[in-house]
Amino acid sequence: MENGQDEIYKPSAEFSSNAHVKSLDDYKKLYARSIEHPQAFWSEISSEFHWQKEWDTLSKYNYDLSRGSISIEWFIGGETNVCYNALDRQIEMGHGSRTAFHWVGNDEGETKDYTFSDMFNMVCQMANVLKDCGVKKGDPVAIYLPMVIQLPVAMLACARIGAIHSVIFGGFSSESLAGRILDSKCKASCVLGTAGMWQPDAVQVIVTADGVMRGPKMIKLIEIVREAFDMCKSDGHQLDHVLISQRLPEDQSPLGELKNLPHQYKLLKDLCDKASNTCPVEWMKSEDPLFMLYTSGSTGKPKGVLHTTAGYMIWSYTTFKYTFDYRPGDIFFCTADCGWITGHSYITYGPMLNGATQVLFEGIPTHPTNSRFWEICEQYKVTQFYTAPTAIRALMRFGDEPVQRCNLSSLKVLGSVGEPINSEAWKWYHTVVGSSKCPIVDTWWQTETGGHMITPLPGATPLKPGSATFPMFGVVPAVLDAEGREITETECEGYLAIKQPWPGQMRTVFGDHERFEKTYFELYDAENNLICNHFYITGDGCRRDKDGYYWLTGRVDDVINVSGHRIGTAEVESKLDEHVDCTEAAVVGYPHPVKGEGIYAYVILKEGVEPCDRIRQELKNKVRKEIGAFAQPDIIHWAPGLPKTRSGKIMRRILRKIAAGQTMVDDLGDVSTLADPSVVESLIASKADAA
Ligand code: 6R9
Repeated sequence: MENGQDEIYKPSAEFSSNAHVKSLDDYKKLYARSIEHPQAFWSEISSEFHWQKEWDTLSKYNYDLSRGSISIEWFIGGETNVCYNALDRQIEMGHGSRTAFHWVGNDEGETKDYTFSDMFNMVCQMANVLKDCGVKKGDPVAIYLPMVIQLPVAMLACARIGAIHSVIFGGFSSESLAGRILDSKCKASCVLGTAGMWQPDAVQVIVTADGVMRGPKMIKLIEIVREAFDMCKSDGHQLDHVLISQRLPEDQSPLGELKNLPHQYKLLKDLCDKASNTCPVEWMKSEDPLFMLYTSGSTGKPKGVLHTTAGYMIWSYTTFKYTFDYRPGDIFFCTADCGWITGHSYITYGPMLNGATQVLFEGIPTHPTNSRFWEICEQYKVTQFYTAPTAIRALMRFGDEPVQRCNLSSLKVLGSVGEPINSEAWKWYHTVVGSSKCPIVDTWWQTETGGHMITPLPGATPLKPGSATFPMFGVVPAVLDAEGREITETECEGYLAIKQPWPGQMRTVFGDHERFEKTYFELYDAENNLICNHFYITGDGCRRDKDGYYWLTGRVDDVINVSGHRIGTAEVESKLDEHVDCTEAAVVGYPHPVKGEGIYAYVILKEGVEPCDRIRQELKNKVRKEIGAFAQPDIIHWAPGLPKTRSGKIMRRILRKIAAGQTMVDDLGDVSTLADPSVVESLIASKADAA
């Protein structure tokens, strides 16, 4: 990463002296305690929660596939409820009148504040509506909403009654939505059957909205839901209730146009208004499921990452508190959407469990002006701001003025998440946004990890731009070499793995435990030999420098990280393959100045089909429509052939290099195993027409 390695940025003495963790030594001591005395470490933290029944055993696990199935349990024997801890307990502690959310709409001036008591009332009402629909403990509930207050409310309502929420990002297509609904419905019996909770006749509910404005564009979500509804139906699955939150103004709402909606469609407000604003909580065992969240993998369909109750609660709470050095009175602003894990852990759960006041922003950073984020920071005196490198790079292009126009003196900590942050973006964020006084916490983690795994602590960690620095409490990383052996030297590079479970770790892939074990506990070499099966394999590569700092270098599997969103190449390829004119497609990532990685698709057309802009546009639109806008290929390259090994495997390494602009065959590495080496030259020659 551009010469960031050697520069060190220390937190100011003033910041450190007020921080939870005040020095690197303090961090090291706490970290050592978390590893050597986990019982004492986690007991202390867990005593800050309400337990209906205290846990008796901290954790039990099998992390070694050769000894049998992988299993991970934490806080065994305990019973609690996440919603209770996020709301009832906050109110008991006297925080009822504290603002939980400053909601800021897409258009300027559209704002509304909600206290913890307001949230409690709304959550109870929604929980009662869900119960009236027939939702019971253990039933999956789909949530497909924009960033309106009903989104965290619906999540917490599910948590309150023990329903498992599955939030589907509002940018996903009807097909992706239907696929996720169907997957959770058909697999529920496998996961929960043994727990005796899920019934085959469980109702299927989706909470959604009529639409939303994203910048100047109107997105009619309900039309997408309707398509998904029909897809599910033709697959033999009936959605029982579609609960619609009305977000668009009456005269623009598509609800009017959609005359004769089936009886399953109901306005959420009508139901909530009639519902009681108290609702008893369902006490959950520590390992009862809390939610699932679908994420792309290197092969096939997205998988439902399953998180459970107590471990996730304690992990999101602890990481939020320490990584952002949260103090009562702080105003936290995370720009992520609740449709992704960042919004789960650092909007709905971690901050609320800490009783924090937050900004919930519906819009985009460039509407109505490029100062929008900064205006919000100024208006609400935001103290911690958390965003993605792609947003920083996009905003950086407009220069310093849109930032400097605003008073950002309230900011204390800046956060980054989703992809590696290049040192140029890091420095701009640090100097221009943070006036060189705010530590930057570059947080490395994943949907699967539930919360931060490798991250600085702002008062303690000397920063190196581009490095996520050191492990969070309880996290034991290992760097593995090409043979799957742990590298013991400090300075090294390889696969990043984690050696033992931590509370917030995913427990299974919903309905497919074998896939969980194969994806996360098996590492193979280039010849397909199993080289490691007793660590959690992250799928990321990393470097550890001489000072022990971790530098994440990106995915080592076939997953592309576009603007911080994970997309499996196989998913995009399968959509392109379906096009009538396409014989075969191969998709790779390439360096993109704003998105981090862009999507580059090599497409072989059928015999006799001439490449043309119409087909190019059709291919791009197909992916956009069938997966979502963020998965649309940036570049389509009409390929005369694909570089394959004699056994027929596509050599993506070569495709990645050509996509990145390599034009010399000699620079492509070893091509001797190719079935037809001439294909490489013709690919390079045909690159000129890629667009
Ligand atoms: C939280 C989130 C996870 C993947 C992960 C890695 C990349 C996330 C990063 C980072 C470098 C960071 N990633 N944070 N890479 N530095 N600070 O993004 O979850 O959507 O599941 O993506 O994102 O490649 O494996 P998720």
